[in-house]
Amino acid sequence: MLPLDAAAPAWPARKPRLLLVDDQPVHLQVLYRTLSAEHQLFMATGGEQALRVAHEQLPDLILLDVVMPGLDGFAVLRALRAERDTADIPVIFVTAHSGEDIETRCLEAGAVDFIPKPINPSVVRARVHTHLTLKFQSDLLRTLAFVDGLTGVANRRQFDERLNIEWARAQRHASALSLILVDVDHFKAYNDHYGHQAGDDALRRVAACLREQVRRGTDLVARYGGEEFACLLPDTGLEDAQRLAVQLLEAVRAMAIPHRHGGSGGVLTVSLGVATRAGPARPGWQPALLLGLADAQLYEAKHRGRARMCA
Ligand code: GH3
Ligand code: MG
Ligand code: MG
Ligand code: MG
Repeated sequence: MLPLDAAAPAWPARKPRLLLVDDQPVHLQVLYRTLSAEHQLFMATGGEQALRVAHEQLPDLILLDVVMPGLDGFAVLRALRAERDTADIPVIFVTAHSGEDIETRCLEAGAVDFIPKPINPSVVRARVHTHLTLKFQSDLLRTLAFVDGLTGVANRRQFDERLNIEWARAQRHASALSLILVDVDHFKAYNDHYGHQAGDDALRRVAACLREQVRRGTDLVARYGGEEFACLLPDTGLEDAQRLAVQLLEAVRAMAIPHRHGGSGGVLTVSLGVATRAGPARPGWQPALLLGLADAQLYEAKHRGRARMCA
């Protein structure tokens, strides 16, 4: 048996999750015996059930029978690709129909590989291992590219991308889009007095606090720069954004992180700038406008003495 390289950095600590789909129980049994020791397995005996389980369990990899009554493998793959949560799950086709033709069709349909029946256990294990490694590597790359390493919230790249998308959407639908910029007060002094590591810890706690308060699935919390965060709030008008900003202000203060040199009651505080775009699109409007407006409000909050929100 192949040694699973679970120690490789891209592999998660948990068992990989596989969905096995075949209308014939005898084939499922063979796959189960082949893979159950090293994987967490989910099973489906038809296309509809496969889609349901895929959405519920979001497996790392799917082994999919081609010929099934009802939805066949090709239809299942198309349906998986059409939905956002399942679009990137790699699929290996498993089928008794052999020949170049069917193999080509499977790969052209978007499967990552093709395994012929009857099932050869060591071939199945080797290919599953290869495609799981690729999947976990691509997950890791995506995380490194889009998530801030210190705080775990979205990084600047993800923020810029989402701002452009949400801005275009808001212009198209004449909907509201709000932005809150959050800057930690007197943070240089915090580092100077408590040390850089304590500073890093404080940034992690502020990020977690923002994430806890900003709860809607479409909202985004990002680390915008060193000690500055941005909350992007689609379909949110100025009043709601202001209310949320006050909530953030209070939640950070309530953590009561000692900051004896911060000048705000001995605890770490933030200043916030809020801006909203609303109404029909206007020519020449750019996402930078929203950033500029929020930044001007943040500057105002600092100017007026920090530990406050301006909009
Ligand atoms: P203000 O209230 O005007 O915002 O003052 P400030 O001291 O927070 O602002 P300033 O821009 O002068 O300093 C920001 C500080 O944030 C300086 C920098 O060392 C610190 N900082 C930026 N990124 C990090 C980080 O990743 N970790 C730590 N520990 N500190 C950071
Ligand atoms: Mg079948
Ligand atoms: Mg700053
Ligand atoms: Mg600051």
